[in-house]
Amino acid sequence: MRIESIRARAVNVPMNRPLVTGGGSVTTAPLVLIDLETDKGVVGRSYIFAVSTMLSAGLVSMVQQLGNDLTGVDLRPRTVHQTMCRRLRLAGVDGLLGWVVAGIDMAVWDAHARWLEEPLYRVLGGASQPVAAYNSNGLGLIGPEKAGPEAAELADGFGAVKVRLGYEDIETDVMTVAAVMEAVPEGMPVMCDYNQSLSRPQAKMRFAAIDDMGLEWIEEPLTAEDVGGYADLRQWSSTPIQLGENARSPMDIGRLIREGAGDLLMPDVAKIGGVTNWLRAAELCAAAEVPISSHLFPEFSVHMLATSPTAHWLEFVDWAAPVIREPLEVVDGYALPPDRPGAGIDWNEEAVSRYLAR
Ligand code: SMN
Ligand code: MG
Repeated sequence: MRIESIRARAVNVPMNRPLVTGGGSVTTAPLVLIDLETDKGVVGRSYIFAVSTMLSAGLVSMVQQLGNDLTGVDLRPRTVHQTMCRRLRLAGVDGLLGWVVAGIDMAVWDAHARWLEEPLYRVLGGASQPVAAYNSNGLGLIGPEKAGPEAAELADGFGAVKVRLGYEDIETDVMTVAAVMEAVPEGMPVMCDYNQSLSRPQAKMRFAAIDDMGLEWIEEPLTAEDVGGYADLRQWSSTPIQLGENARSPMDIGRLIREGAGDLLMPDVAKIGGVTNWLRAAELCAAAEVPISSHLFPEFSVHMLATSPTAHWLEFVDWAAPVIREPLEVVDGYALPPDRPGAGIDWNEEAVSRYLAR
């Protein structure tokens, strides 16, 4: 089976709950939808989360250009990934170009699984395993008063919820965590995310205030690149430190493990370079016995986590759900990878045309 063409379209999908974090805001979900056509009539689908609408047009153009370059290439996921990386070596496969490679890699894996008429988790060698899911929709920096009611809504049907922190003052962080914990069912894990907003000294002061609150993890307190700072912070924090969503390659994950930068890791399938690279990172985590969670892209991540020996939590967001015909569901705190061939993504074309970015 060979790649015939690759098409990309940008959509701006309204979000149920806009997200304000300590590292920037997202008010609509700018997605780049990818359709990869093969000479056997099989179509592979994936999407890239463009984060900002100003990046959508550039990503669409890059996906189309790289797609043109792949016309006629034999569709074998690991080989296609290698081909893309080789052809782009001089440019360097990271940043936005890394997302482009990842988006195509995801569509290639989807097409491959559809061709085999198997769900993706099966092609990856896994079983139909429920994956614990936390609700990561909402709970941006909305303040402690609104956090309680919103957390109660978000907790419904989920195993945990995540709250963004990094308010002006430490007290507001503490009050917000307390309000969330008070509002969710007793004993439900609560994660928090600083989105890289603290300096090293600030992080030490914030940790002194929230370290004994019983959080499931504290995510990205420092700049993602500050590996040494993380290793140091981890020495005297009793709450597990989570990071890895900004890892640009499996080697980055290897480095975080080697340097002891985090207790938990959560690579992002787009930022790390696709399914191919996420699986490599998962193997490193398995070998080092580090729990691995996913970052965004729940539709693909659920398949990959179902096959990961140290699978921890699926991050659930519903941002792509409006343009997907059968969106991923979470029931009683768990997501089950769909049994349809591929990753399970087909477009709701009526919604796609409504949200098309022009
Ligand atoms: C996050 C990262 C990027 C976009 C939105 C939200 C956040 C998360 O760090 O982990 O959910
Ligand atoms: Mg995060």
